[in-house]
Amino acid sequence: MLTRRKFLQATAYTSLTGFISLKLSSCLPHSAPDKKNLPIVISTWDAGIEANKAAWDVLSHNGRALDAVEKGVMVTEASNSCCVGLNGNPDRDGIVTLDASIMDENFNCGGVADLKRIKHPISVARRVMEKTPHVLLVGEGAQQFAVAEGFTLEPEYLSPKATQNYQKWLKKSEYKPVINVENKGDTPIAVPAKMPDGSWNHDTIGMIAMDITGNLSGSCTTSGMAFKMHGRVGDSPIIGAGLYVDNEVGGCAATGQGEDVIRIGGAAIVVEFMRMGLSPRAACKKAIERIASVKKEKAKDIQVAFVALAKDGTVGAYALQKGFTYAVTTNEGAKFFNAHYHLKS
Ligand code: SD4
Repeated sequence: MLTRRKFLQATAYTSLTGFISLKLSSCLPHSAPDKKNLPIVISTWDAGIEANKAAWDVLSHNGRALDAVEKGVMVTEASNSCCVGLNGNPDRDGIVTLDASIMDENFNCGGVADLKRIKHPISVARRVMEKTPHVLLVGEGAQQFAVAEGFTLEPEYLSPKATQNYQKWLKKSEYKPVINVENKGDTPIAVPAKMPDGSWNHDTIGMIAMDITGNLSGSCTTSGMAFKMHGRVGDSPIIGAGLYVDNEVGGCAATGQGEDVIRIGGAAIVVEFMRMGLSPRAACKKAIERIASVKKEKAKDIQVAFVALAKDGTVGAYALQKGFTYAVTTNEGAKFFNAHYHLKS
């Protein structure tokens, strides 16, 4: 039986452990980064290496993390990519629609979804953040805003590669999400692989950077899931799902099946796990485990991955399936990794 004394002891213990874990959680991720390890940038997939170069150009000249994450992913948006920017794969009606979001060190954030015929959705997302009282603009309204802001309305277009992919898809017209696998190797350090035509074989790009002053920002941009339903929006433009930054704790970007990232509030939950004291990789792993437990046997049919950067300057990533790659650039140079993953078959 729980006597009054035992009860008091138990509650004292609980409040003590509560106090300790509260103290731990409120000081661990808040520890300032060692200045000599700054700046730093992490991004998703093989194309991250090249995107990081543009981000590094900003960061290494004492630029702001926000400018770095915009400039960085613009490289991918302008590239001959299957899955980012206007060269990306279309939806099932043959139309390319783009999603993007950006977030700075002060919880300012902006996004665009279902945006057509604009080359740099990330820059429109930044304008939404800086010039409107809103966080997310979609479809026609997003395009009108972009044009009013001076962005060029590009011609309706499907790249040769996207046309080829679409024609192939039309034969069966199956609505079946494809698992993204870029490098099947299991080695801790891999080499990014270019396609035979010289383009990067990659997917959505998500990027988190910390500048020399210790401020964090993040960006995420994509043409979304190939052959999606017209009007479908994924996680990438949704703050808290595809991207989240809390300048006191860290930042996270997601890639993979957007529906399942949205379902668990992916990027925000990774940041919350870091706030509780987990390392970036452990935080990403915990979020992936949550998706795996939600999806049960269907987890094997999808891919989801997170990259994260904590306030102390540590980075990490974790994927549901084998094959997720990410790039990290620091004062020591650019490094490329195969992420650890959950489903070991
Ligand atoms: C989406 N998360 O639209 C994006 C797609 C992606 O790797 O990241 N694919 O759901």
